[in-house]
Amino acid sequence: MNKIALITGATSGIGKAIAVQLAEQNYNLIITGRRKERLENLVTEIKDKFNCKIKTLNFDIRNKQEVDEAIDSLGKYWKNIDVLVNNAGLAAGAEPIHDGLVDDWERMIDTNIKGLLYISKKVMPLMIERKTGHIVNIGSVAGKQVYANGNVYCGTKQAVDAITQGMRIDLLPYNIKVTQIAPGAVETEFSVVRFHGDKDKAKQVYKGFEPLYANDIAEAVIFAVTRPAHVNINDMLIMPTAQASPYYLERENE
Ligand code: NDP
Ligand code: 8X3
Repeated sequence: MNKIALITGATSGIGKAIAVQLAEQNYNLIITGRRKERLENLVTEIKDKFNCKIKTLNFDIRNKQEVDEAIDSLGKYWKNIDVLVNNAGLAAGAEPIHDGLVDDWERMIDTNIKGLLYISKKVMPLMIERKTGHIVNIGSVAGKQVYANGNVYCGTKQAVDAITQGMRIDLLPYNIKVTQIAPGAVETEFSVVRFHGDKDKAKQVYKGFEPLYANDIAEAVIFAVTRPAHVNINDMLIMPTAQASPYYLERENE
């Protein structure tokens, strides 16, 4: 029987690429996000290429009631989730901490930490009951190293790093694998969101070097979820070749 994967934040970037690559691997998919039309377009795009079942769940991951209702709405078949990819997330703003906007801080904390916890809280019991499952958390290099003006975003991704380790320990008796994939710079809508819609500013982030693409990260997820039953990939830190750390980036025109 085909496995089932639930991917949060599948309307764009890394989550969308993961959904497409998992479909290619014969997974049936539950794809989630706030932008309903994009979810529907992705269903068409995937069904054109692959023969898989797809369920869309349209909710804001910051809203616990919406998350609970979405998972509760799944029928018996779709509750057999084998892989949960906690990908939905964002950075909002890049200012020194004393100039940061409280609204930005709350969006990041509510999405990257609390949202990840809300959906995991609903899915983990389903995996525990079946004594099988794999949770893949999309962290970041920002969860490993703090950089100037990254303050609260780095804090949320360090939390993802810690929560991933905690999940791995506590879920050990239930045969549930837990993996963190931590990327460096990936060109998606991430920087447009971070700079509140300023596309020109976002473009500058990836200027003069070849960044990672969403598909590079999706390939890492595929590698992690296709290991044999006795193998767990704990953590992968993946950078563009031109980037050694948040501080060492080789740009062509510098
Ligand atoms: P995108 O902005 O392209 O995609 C973000 C996804 O998250 C969208 O599908 C969006 O869906 C979803 N999302 C955001 N807020 C919410 C919300 N409140 N409720 C539900 N879904 C939400 O960025 P990326 O693909 O780059 O980001 C994916 C993950 O990768 C994030 O966790 C990010 O922190 C992480 N990451 C990104 C890196 C990069 O350089 N791009 C590097 C390291 C980590 P919608 O808006 O439709 O709700
Ligand atoms: C995204 C990568 O370097 O902008 O998490 O924090 S970075």
